[in-house]
Amino acid sequence: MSRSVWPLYVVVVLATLPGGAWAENALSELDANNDGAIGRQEAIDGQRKAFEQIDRNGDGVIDLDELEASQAAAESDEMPADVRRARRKARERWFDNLDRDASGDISLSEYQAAMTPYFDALDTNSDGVLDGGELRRAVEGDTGQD
Ligand SMILES: [Ca+2]
Ligand SMILES: [Ca+2]
Ligand SMILES: [Ca+2]
Repeated sequence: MSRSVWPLYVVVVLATLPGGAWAENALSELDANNDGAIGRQEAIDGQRKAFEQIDRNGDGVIDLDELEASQAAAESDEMPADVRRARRKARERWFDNLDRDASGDISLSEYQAAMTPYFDALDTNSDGVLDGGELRRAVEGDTGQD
């Protein structure tokens, strides 16, 4: 079951992307220079884009409602209620972790500060870029860590 639930940070990093063959989508969306991998700057740019899309009212911060709305499309109606509840709880935990100054919303700098370590975690061979294999392993919940 853990293999079917995407790590939340991956979902959020790639919140702008549709489901399905998302690893390939992620590459084509974020891989600005078309070298088949996502570099650090491309990831940062992608984070900003994702942030701006989640921030629907454009006030420069993400509140919990906006986070919930951004994830609704990623959850199918067939998903069991207990799984949806668990995912919602995970999002709330994630939200609290990101909101470092406990202001009740997430600023772009809070968002990016939280995402940067994930890039390093996903970059399992530490070459500074995320290739398709690393993205796929991330989705499968197998980063070789924890
Ligand atoms: Ca907002
Ligand atoms: Ca905050
Ligand atoms: Ca890599």
